[in-house]
Amino acid sequence: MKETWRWFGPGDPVPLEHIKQAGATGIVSALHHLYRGEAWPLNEMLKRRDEIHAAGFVWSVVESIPVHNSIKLRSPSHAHFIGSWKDTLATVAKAGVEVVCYNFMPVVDWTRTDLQWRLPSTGYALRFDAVDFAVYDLFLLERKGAEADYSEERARAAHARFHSMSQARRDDLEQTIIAGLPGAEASYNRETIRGLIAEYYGVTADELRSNLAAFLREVVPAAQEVGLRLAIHPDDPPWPLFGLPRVVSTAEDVRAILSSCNTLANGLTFCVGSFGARADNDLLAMAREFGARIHFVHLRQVTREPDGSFHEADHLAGSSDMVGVIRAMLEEEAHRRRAGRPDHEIPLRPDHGQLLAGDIGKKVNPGYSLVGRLKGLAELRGVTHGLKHAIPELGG
Ligand code: DNO
Repeated sequence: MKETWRWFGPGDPVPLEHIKQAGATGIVSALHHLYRGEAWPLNEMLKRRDEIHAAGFVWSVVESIPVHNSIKLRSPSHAHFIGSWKDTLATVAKAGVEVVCYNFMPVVDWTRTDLQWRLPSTGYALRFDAVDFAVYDLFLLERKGAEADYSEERARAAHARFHSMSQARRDDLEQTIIAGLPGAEASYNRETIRGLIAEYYGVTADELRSNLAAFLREVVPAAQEVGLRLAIHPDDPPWPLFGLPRVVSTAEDVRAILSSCNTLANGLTFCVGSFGARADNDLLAMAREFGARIHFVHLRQVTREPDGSFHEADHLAGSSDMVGVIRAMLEEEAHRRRAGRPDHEIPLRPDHGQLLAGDIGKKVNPGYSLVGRLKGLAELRGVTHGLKHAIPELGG
């Protein structure tokens, strides 16, 4: 597998030389300053590529090209924004990148309620607390119709927690949920998020699914034409938030997406942490079933808690069988080598690390600090080496 690392560009507190020290050889990046749905200009793309090359890396994956809301809603300006998306694909291909990761989550991208949850080790993890999320939705955002989305028990628990929360914690919760995590496409305040959620009022999961299929019918052939592979990222967390449908959460969702446009260029980002937040996702079965169409792998782990909360565990701990997933990916690579597929080396990145050691107290992108990911990558590399040593057919 190709070890890659997400780099947010020149402003990232983790410089390229530290990524070198971590041992990654590929970079995952995007033009984050151009995130409003406009086409990316070639000169900016080449400038970023040159920076990456000058430091001795290849640019393996673009993560992400944002999908404008009008595309998700199929509102009148969707044709314009799909046109820009396709123009960006052509630009990405000209810069020599082969894989594009994107997501189709309405309004909010990845979501957490706590960015510094203290672990017994004294490090910190990202966490999603299901009751805190309900507190925000019901009592701070006061979303119209929110009551219908929670059980009585959950609403009661949220009510009690809301009253016990300090104003500072309430403010922090709001910032954490809507101000935008690293790599997210947008940041909101209470008014702007209310407005956007309202635009989705009445949009069902089936409609969102069919808007995604219509989008794919246009962009997959465009990707194919320029030799790119698209890799949709699953919903994080993989269930509806704010009453908004999410349609990339389960094996059934992925099956529908891949078969809606049944060609290699229409592929998947296999994110162990996102899919793994649901106990009913059988990760090993999914890795095998969708293997041939997996173009990018995010390796991180969550520990699921009984009430639907989860926190980000060590890369080899948590609720999913990480070693089993890595083995499935190595088997997929071996299969591709035998079949003569040029894309037999699948890019992986250590996703979200815990906040550890010298990074504590420093300015970091939550989830994207250096030491936690360095530790994660080292552990994952150890697994890969061990598997290849024990099962020589997996070597390459
Ligand atoms: C979180 C990431 C997401 C992801 C996008 C993909 O750390 O996995 O921001 O990049 O959802 O489009």
